[in-house]
Amino acid sequence: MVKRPINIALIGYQFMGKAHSNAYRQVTRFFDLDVEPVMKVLVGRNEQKVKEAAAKYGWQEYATRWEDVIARPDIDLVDIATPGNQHAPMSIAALNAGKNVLCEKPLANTLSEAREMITAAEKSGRIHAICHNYRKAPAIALAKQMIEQGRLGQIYHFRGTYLQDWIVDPEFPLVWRLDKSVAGSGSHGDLNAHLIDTARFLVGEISSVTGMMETFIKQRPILAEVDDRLGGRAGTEKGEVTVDDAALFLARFDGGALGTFEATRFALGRKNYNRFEINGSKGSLVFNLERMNELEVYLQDDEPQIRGFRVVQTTDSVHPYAGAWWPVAHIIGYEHTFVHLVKDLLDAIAAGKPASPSFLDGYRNQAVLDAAERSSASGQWERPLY
Ligand code: SOE
Repeated sequence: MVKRPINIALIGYQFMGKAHSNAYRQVTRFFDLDVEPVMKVLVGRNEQKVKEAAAKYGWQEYATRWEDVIARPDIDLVDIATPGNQHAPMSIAALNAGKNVLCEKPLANTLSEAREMITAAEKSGRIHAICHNYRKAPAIALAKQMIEQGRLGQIYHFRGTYLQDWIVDPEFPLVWRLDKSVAGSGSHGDLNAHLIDTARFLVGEISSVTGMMETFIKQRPILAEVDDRLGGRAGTEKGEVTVDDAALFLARFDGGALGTFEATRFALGRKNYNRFEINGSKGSLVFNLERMNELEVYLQDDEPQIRGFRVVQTTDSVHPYAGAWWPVAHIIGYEHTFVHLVKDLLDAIAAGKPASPSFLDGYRNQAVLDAAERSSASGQWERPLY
């Protein structure tokens, strides 16, 4: 049977562009879909670089003007893998042009932009999704199933930390992620946004927060030349760091649970330590991205003599997404979460049903980010302005 083609335009070819390209390339090789994703056009401003990236990642065409690509009638899905300052204009234009949209996280750089985006998304009637890929790790998807089955009972605590150490060196240059006008915020929007998504997914909505943010290194060498990782070569002049290096907050959930959130790029030795612990009346769960195939599970109903945390390898065919990959315990990695995300998005497009996570998740996430930022300035508890 010939499947309906879904022609994709991807904007951005660096870190996230590479991850999304890989996901579209792999998805039909491991999952059976009802539609056929077509890697139509890769978009970027630098013609030589976007041309090379398109050839390397397997795109049929390349283009340098996103406005022209969004206007093309043959494009069905626009995927935005750019820094945050481009998310609102690109998403809104794509939705208004009747395209389905996938946007990188955080949804926007400000809550008012996010509000315009959710309004455009709802008005469009198209499928919209945000790239909170960690929900799609089998261990986190299993945690969701267990919580929905009531196996943890009433949830009391969400304890989230997202720790990295890649900018501890004061000579690390001023990359775009350290520029508020481009990135919106620092560790807060980059890392807390992931924790907030996980917390909302597993525990529920957040009703109030109190937080603090700090920039430890206030000036850094300007960037002389960008690399294809997260950094680049430092120049000699210095410039201002305009985002937070660390952002911490406490939260109350609608359901009564208490949450702690800690995001920092200054935790030496912690590379991509996206860890959470959830404690409920009947058990606890622990996840750590650095050991992402495992879910630690503690169940109070276990026999007392052998009660304790067990480590579940979430790689069996009974685990979410895992059956599509390898025999049990032949582990998967970071890039697979993006494959799962685009699989779910393409299924949603095929069925004409809402995607998850959607722009609404992105918007609610942004409201929590915004409340924590306001609280850091006011020193008060603040409510997300949903
Ligand atoms: C860099 O801080 C980064 O790559 C983030 O941008 C991602 O969203 C996160 O998944 C890992 O760290």
